[in-house]
Amino acid sequence: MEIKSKPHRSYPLYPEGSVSRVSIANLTSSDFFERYQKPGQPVILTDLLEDNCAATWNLEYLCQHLNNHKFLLRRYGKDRYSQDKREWTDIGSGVSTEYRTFAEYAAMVRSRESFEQDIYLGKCAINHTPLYKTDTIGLIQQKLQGLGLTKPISPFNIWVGPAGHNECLHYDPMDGTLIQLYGTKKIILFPPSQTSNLYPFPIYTHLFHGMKLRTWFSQLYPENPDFDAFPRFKEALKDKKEIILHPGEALYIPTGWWHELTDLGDEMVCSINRFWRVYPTKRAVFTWCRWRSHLGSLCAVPYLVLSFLTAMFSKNRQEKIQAIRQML
Ligand SMILES: O=C(O)CCC(=O)C(=O)O
Repeated sequence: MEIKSKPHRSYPLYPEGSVSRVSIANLTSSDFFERYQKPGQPVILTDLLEDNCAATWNLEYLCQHLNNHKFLLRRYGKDRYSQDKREWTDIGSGVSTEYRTFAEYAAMVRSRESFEQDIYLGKCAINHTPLYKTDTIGLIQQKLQGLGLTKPISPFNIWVGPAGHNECLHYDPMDGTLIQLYGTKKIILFPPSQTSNLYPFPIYTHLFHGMKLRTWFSQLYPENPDFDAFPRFKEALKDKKEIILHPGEALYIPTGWWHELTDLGDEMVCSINRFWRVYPTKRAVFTWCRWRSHLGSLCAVPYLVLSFLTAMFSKNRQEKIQAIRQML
């Protein structure tokens, strides 16, 4: 199936809640710091890229720049979202992973296998690929630097998925910028103050599952909540924000802000993101969610050491060690 190069434009700009939309052209680094970074408030940055620049990031363009590079695919399967997350034993329960070249993934998109099986190419570093050297990435780097975002703690990651794909409700222990390049994403947000009303997996979960199941994921589905099991979620709903992110726009997601993302339309959807050191340090120290995730990671250490030792003495040592590293 041919993928059209036109991005979706039929979704409203302000569906619900209030995340400001601000043109990056009118935002100085001190404005960004005072209004968003210091208080830890999300913002949608518009005019990051020319309209046609974002429209070029279609499947053919990605193939040209990523063709033989191998990425880890996650095969979620369609019934994932009907599962009770409390029965999960990893972040996708039943998710299988496989290494494939981008060309192989593109074939799955064209044949629509990726739509039927919900196959996601998520959080894959692109710094070692030709895509990293494109003008678009150069421009994005330059604009984010202009806002004072100068201390990345991750490479640029690419996220390519089929329409309908959903990344479950979670927060990150660092600040993030998610840049929309092709297609449109719906994003639901809740502030860090709602953490207990969103029923995150308990910290001790890491003792039994290492990093396979994470304390920074919620046990509920915000768009299909079980109020009997999660009654406090009604309280969180008062603070819910919902946005639609369009090509050429970026969402600044401060640490601790819960987010759930859904790929809209009927084509593939592509974004890139990057994580940043939390600044100012005061916000890093006083965001309790960050400490929860650090404590969780600490609890995972015995499980990880045991898994590592087991892998060392197994027949397919290399593969097993690789699988553990991917979980980190
Ligand atoms: O785009 C996605 O599917 C997930 C992105 C995300 O979770 C993030 O940028 O923090």
